[in-house]
Parts: sequence; structure tokens; C-alpha cells
Amino acid sequence: MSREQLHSFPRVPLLYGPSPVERWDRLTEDLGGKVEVWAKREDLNSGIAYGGNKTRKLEYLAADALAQGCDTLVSIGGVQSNHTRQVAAVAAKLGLKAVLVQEHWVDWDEVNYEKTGNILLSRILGAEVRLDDAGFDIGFRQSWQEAIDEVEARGGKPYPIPAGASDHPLGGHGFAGWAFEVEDQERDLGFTFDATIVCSVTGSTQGGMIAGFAHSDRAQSVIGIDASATVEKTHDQITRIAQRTAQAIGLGRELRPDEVVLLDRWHDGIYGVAGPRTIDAIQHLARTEGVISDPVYEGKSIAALIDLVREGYFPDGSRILYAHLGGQPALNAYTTAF
Ligand code: 5PA
Repeated sequence: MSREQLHSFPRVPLLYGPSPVERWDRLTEDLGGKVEVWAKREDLNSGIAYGGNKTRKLEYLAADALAQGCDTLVSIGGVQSNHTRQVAAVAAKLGLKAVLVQEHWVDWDEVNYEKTGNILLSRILGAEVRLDDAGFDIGFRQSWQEAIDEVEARGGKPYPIPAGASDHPLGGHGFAGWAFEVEDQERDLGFTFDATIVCSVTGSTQGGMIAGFAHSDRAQSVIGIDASATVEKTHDQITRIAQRTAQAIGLGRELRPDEVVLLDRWHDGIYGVAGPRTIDAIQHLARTEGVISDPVYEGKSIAALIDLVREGYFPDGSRILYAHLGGQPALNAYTTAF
């Protein structure tokens, strides 16, 4: 019943439809040809300010905001947050305001770090952008509460959206739907993927996938790649969100600990900064497939994909689905990394 129960939640359509699935032929060959590498392109899921994984999550939160009569989306992230850029775009699309707290999550010393990339886009989209000195943490933040209170004090009606739209009752719904969408696409392709690779930081992308795939008992095939470098917190949050989402969509059982798989070898020891392996992986993907990934998130999960295939982690004949979650606009703030 999970699929029907998910569809009973109101959703504002913000995506073009199912995101494209494609086989990465040259990368497959380059990695030995024994494991087929496919990608589902969340980076191409929407026409709203470059889309990406948050746009899919926000379909559910935005519907709730409208139902409650809220007029201002209030959210939080790092200076180069993709999430806050997507909140700004969704607010614009729906005729709402956006207030964004942009924290100092990353020590990246580049001249235009606070001016270009995602933060530039959020400003163009008309969001009120507030810089804050606090460091990286995926948990609750006082600055976010203050922004919410201020919107109220001005007579507005805020709709609070936590970091990554994750730790929210509706945060996992979008990617539970993604899992069902994959199953529809598999039916058309005529085969089932053996594993999904996904980058995790605030946890609702993977948590949602787990809740969705659990209804066909394949949640453990979702392989999370931590990019937070606060692995335990991310693991806890994925577990909590997966459980909450599974319950909301009527899975009818508790999730098992083995259904949450989060690998911790590719975060480069720090959130938001790419080590040499990540930079290599970004160039490798770009030069084999012409596909762009970013140094904060997807570059790290691409590095993991490459290493895992080379190490023989997947049996010969496997078909692997890489979830490309977007994030390319941040590249403009990371020119010196290349
Ligand atoms: C982000 C997150 P989750 O936070 O749902 O685990 O997703 C990780 C992730 N890929 C993966 C890209 C491109 C992402 O942007 N970004 C955050 C942001 O503020 O942008 C929430 C951290």
C-alpha cells in the first residue's frame, strides 16, 4: 500500500516528470566493462534554477506551506548551499518570500566564495540572504529559529524548512517517490538495478529511498556515501528519517539496522572541501561522460562509485544506479580547487 499512501499526501509539481535514466557507456567500459554503470539524473529533474534533489523533496513541503497559508519559506544551509538556492527558486515559482540563513559551513578561502555560485543565484531569485558565522552542523540552529521569529514579528507567516529539507515530517517523501519511480523505469527497461549509490549529508535523500525501496525489500541495496564527515550524525538522521517516512507511507513494519548502509571512506575528512581523489573523480566523470559533478557532494560519491567498481565490491554482471543529485552551481565558488 506504500505507493498509494504516498500519493495521498498533497504535492506541488515542480519537476518535469520522472528524471531521466541513462547508461554511462564509456565509464562502464573504462571501469572494466563487468559492471554496468547507469545514472538517474536528478540534476536534470526541473527547470527551476537548476533543480536537484531538494526540488523533489520540496514538492511535499511546498504543498504543506501553501495549505497552511504561509507566505515565507525560512531555511538554512552553508554559504554555497544547493538546498537554500532551491528553496529560493521554489518560493519565487509559488509567489512566496524566502529568508535564508547561510552559515559558515566551509573554510574555503576564495575571493568570491560569498558572492558567486549558489548564493548569487539565491540573491537573483529575490531571497533575503543572511550570512552567519556558525560552522557546519546538520542539527537544529538558533539562527534559523531567530529568522523564523523575525518573520512572525514582521507580521509574516513563516514556513520553517530545516537544513536539506531533511529533519521534517515530509522530508523523506520525495525520495520515497523516487524509489517507486525507479521501479516504474525498471519495468520499462526490463531489468532491476542491483544497487543504488547516493551521496548523504542531511539524510532525507537516502532516508526516503530506503523507505520507498523497503516495500519491495531492497532498501539494503541503497549505498549511501557520506560527505558530511560527521558520519554518526548523518547515519542517525538517515535512520530516523527512513523510519518516520516508512511509517508515514504505511510500510507496516520497523526497518532493520542492516537496511541503512552508509560508507565513510570518501568524505575526505571534512565537509565541503575536496581532496585529490575527489578532484580526480570529477575530472574522470567529466572526461569519460561529459557530465559535471561538484566538489562538495557528487564528486565524493563519484569517487566512491569508481573505487567500489574497481575494488570488485559489485559482482560481475551487476547493474549499478548512480543518483546524480545536482549541485553543479557551487563549482563557480571552487575555481582554485582545479
Ligand atoms: C546534497 C545536500 P542529503 O542532504 O539529503 O543527504 O543530500 C546530500 C546532497 N548532493 C547530495 C547534493 C548536490 C546536495 O546538495 N545539500 C545540502 C545543502 O545545503 O545544499 C543539504 C546539505
